Amino acid sequence: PKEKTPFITFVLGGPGSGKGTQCIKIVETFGFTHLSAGDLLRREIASNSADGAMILNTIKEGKIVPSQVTVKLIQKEMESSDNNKFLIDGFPRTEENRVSFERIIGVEPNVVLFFDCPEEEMVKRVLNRNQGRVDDNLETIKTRLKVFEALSLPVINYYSQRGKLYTIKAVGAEDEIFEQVRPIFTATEA
Ligand code: UP5
Ligand code: MG
Repeated sequence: PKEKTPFITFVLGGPGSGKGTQCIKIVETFGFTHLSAGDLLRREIASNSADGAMILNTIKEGKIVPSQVTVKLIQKEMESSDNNKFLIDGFPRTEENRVSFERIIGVEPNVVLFFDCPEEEMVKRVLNRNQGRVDDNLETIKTRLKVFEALSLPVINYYSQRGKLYTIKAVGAEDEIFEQVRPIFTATEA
């Protein structure tokens, strides 16, 4: 059991917007624990867990895994960590994800980052990545972009209305993008 309430940052943005890349820099500079929801789900597939086949099919189609599955994976990681600063990358992707996290974990994020990137740039990056991800093909990317617009943008708007959203222009060099991110955490650290 943790004595301190966690400091939670949600890291949102479309496929290939640079969430994972920038999370590595935030971890190095500000000491967060990085929890990529996509990585946790891919780990479930690799470990042949009971939900593995369902998760694989969902990711292949570019659709969203049931909230309960994803939130449980995030919860397990948070509970087993000694850190109380978490970067939750690629989650929540739907209003249902958001509500489910609030209900199960019982806290709201302190900061929400939105990596705002043009679609053509995201498509280019994902197709160039070449790391064998089952969802990095043009057909799945089209669905990922549609799902992002229809289901994830409402979550981003929700946090904008709550005054928690920091929008980052996610084009240009990685280091230049991080210089937009840095002041957000310098300001909230005190
Ligand atoms: N790159 C990065 N920054 C760059 C820059 N400034 N200039 C040029 N290139 C840049 O970057 C993508 C690529 O671009 C890399 O090759 C990088 O070097 C380069 P990355 O940092 O990996 O971007 P990221 O936003 O993390 O892209 P990713 O593809 O991981 O985003 P997705 O949101 O699509 O993937 P995720 O792993 O989060 O989810 C995958 C699937 O899992 C979802 O589609 C969904 O099916 C499922 N899922 C759920 O169902 N629920 C969840 O809660 C989470 C995932
Ligand atoms: Mg990623």
